[in-house]
Amino acid sequence: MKVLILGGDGFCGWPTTLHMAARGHDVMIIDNLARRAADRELGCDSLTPIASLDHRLEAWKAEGHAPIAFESLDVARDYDSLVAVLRRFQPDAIVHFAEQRAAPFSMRSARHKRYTVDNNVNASHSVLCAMVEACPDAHLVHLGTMGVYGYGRTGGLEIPEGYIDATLSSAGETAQLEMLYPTDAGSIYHMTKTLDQLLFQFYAKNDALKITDLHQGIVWGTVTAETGSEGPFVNRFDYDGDYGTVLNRFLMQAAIGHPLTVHGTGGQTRAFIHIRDTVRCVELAILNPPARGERVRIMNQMTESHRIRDLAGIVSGMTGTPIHFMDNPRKEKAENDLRVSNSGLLHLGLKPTKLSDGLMQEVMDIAIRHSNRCDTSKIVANVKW
Ligand code: NAD
Ligand code: USQ
Repeated sequence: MKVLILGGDGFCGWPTTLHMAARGHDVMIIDNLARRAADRELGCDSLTPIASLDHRLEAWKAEGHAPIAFESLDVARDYDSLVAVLRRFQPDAIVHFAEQRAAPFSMRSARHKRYTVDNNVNASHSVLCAMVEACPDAHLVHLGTMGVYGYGRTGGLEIPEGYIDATLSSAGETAQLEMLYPTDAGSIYHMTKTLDQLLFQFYAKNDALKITDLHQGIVWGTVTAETGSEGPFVNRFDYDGDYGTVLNRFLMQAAIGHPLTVHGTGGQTRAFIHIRDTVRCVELAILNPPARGERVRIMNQMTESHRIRDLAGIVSGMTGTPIHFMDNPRKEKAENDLRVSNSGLLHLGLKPTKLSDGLMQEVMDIAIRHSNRCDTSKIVANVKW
């Protein structure tokens, strides 16, 4: 298949690119390297030394693989170039990772809020619009987030995969309706994913585009079969207060002996998935497109739920690192339960990679190897909302 990866230089996009290329697909990347620019703005860097995208792609070709093409363009702004690439490449599938994905970064200032909305919503809308013009039979696979649902605000009710049966009542009359699960975003970043959902719903209905939206939990780990843990294909490892995600942060903090930074009581429960399962889930979604005219296919891309203080307890138990309960910089529920359906991807064949000492050790080993690259002043989250 011809697979176009938007955001193919990023944390999820790069391993997905290699995963699909290694399986014989004809893969092209579009990226504007905005993520690397955000690192420069924040004065931090991936803990792992990641090669430039050009170097990554040269090294891939040098190993005897079919070349992976790269177009440098801004999906949110360079509309005509995007249409031209789609017309030329004629992808079977477009995987859309190309959004600003850090909640704290999105809440830094008015500028960051506006950038995140402009970038994410325009990127998604431009792709949809360009598909109608250039490749209406292609399948769009978008990475959404579990954060569109909020995290378990309906008591013990399991969060379904996108849609919910609702009973509406008005003036004493009732009606049944299947609708998108009501959204409850906790940051401007998460908000953009709820707006994406509405765009997808419209374009599936109006233009019969084939769209899959994968509501992904927090990704942990950094290594897949293709990236390895060092060398030119090594994946990025974010540890800073904006882009670092919680479990990788705890493992990296333990590796350098920094107290584990639990926000508030740590009673927040979140969904998780290992990066090895991310790439597999995206492949499964690509291989199983909905038909034209079908509603947007929504699947929850997660394999397990954990309470943050329990994760800190596991990492502390493994390493003896103390836990620091700090004032929560975020506006979020102090405690929540979370039950999530993930039957869609399990049904397609996903074999979940669960939290294990071995996989956590793998992350810590990488962090230890590159601990000299860590700027400890960037660890504690400093964006408050
Ligand atoms: P990332 O920031 O590492 O990668 C995103 C990539 O998209 C970067 O390479 C960036 O340069 C590129 N990009 C951003 N805006 C662009 C634009 N306008 N034009 C072209 N390229 C652009 O993020 P990630 O962790 O790989 O996440 C990928 C997607 O998965 C995001 O949409 C994110 O919301 C979603 N997701 C990530 C996680 C996670 O834990 N990392 C969890 C759930 C969902
Ligand atoms: N947290 C801590 N200590 C830390 C970092 C985070 O206690 O050092 C807490 C946060 O307060 C929050 C939870 O851990 O309650 C998760 O935070 P996070 O930064 O790991 O994840 P989040 O901001 O939700 O965002 C990440 C990705 C985002 C993706 C989302 C999936 O950056 O792209 O959409 O996970 S989900 O959380 O399921 O919505």
